Amino acid sequence: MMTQARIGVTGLAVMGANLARNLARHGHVVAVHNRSRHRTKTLVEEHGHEGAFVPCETPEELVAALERPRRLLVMVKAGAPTDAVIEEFAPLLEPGDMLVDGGNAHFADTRRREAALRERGIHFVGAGVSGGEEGALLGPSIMPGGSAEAYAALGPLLEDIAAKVDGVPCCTHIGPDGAGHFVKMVHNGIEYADMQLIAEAYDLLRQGLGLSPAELAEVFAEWDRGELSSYLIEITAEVLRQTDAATGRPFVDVVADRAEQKGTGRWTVQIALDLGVPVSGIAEAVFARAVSGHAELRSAARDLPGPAAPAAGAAGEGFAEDVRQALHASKIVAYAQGFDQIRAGSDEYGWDVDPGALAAIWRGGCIIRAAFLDRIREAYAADPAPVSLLLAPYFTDALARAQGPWRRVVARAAELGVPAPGFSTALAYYDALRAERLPAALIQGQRDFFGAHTYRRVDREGAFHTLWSGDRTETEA
Ligand code: NBP
Repeated sequence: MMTQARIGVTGLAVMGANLARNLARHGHVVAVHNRSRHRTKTLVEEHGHEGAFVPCETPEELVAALERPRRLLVMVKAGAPTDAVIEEFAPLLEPGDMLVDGGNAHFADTRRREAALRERGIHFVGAGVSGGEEGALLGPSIMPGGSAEAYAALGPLLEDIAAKVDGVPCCTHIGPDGAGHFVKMVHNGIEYADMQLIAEAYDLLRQGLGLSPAELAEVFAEWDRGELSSYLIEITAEVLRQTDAATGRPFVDVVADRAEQKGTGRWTVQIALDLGVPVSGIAEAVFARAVSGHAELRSAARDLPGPAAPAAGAAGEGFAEDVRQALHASKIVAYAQGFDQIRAGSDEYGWDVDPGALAAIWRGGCIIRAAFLDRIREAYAADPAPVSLLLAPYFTDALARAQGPWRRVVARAAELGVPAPGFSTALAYYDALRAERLPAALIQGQRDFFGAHTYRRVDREGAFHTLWSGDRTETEA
């Protein structure tokens, strides 16, 4: 009689193999399967001693190896391969079984798949997994969606293998159907914004102060000991410290300056546009990667006029501290916008996502893990929760302290001719929210002029139209 495994994993590339090892290392019997058999064989040969694996050659064998109700984790390439695997396994499963997609699926696909499998009585759980390959092995941050019933059966296993912060697992039930993949998508969007802001800080310090990458590594390492303490700041110092073995030059100077992307940042912005949520920090980060990739355009535009290259140290004393504060303030804006998008998605789809619980599970395991997330968790614990994170006392205070530095850095970047779209858009968003009057009134006038789109007045209810091509009197629409 074959051992009954607590969970099965199909798809044993880097993520699936490491999650399977993580489960086995936590004492769970794991049935493992991959389309190409060599991956299953390699996993068991190289890591079989780490725990109890049940290698399976076929989907039928895998399904037969699982205790009931079955828990099956799918870790294959997102998109068509995920649908192919679901089609392969669903007919072999029974009502009450759980199919978990831990890949980077688009949440709309997850909603479609969940609805289709629900018809067949199968629980489909779209689970966001963050932390890359190391996280998968040592403790990722896990964001499972799907039914509460499925979470009751799966949660303890997932919480077991998730990262822990202060003893709290970085895994919680996010909400029904596509909620898990939605928040994972926004997590990645925030990650794009955070990385862009850090890159701008580096660029400003390098060009404005003439510091070398090795010197900048020390600056970031120092920042990592304060309020900016985070995984991304920590690895920034590591990357800047790295020297290229072949040339002896700083690593960052031998890497082509074209940032690539797999698409979750772009999805975040596309969905934000649909929901009407201004995530300008994430959008600028996605566009900045796009600009970096336009080699032909950049090469043709190289001689466009601009300020002379700054002399070393031109930005003056105190600039590094200004940049640190501007980075902190801009980061607060980017995260506030991301959390706004999560609330909008939750409202749109009826998910009831708890933003404080989400901030708590992002404190460990994932790429955006940071001391900062504890402050976000605390902010959302307030009753009532703040309308925007910018209005939570801790963040309002930080933004108040950063006013001078933030504005000086954005102005200095413009003077030096150093692109800082992330810093600039964050400040513009902040000022737009503060403004007593926005120029949107003029835009309404223009719209009414050319398209009779009507406008509202500040002093009376109703919609109005001015007869622009007539006698310019106002009519009530
Ligand atoms: P990949 O995204 O590179 O996918 C490779 C796996 O998909 C292999 O096991 C492959 O089987 C399987 N596969 C494909 Br491709 N088409 C298939 C099909 N039609 N039927 C069955 N299996 C098929 O692997 P990964 O980098 O480990 O990522 C897995 C998932 O986790 C992805 O959705 C990814 O977006 C997500 N994710 C990745 C990271 C990361 O840091 N890499 C982080 C978080 C989430 P084969 O061996 O037979 O070709």
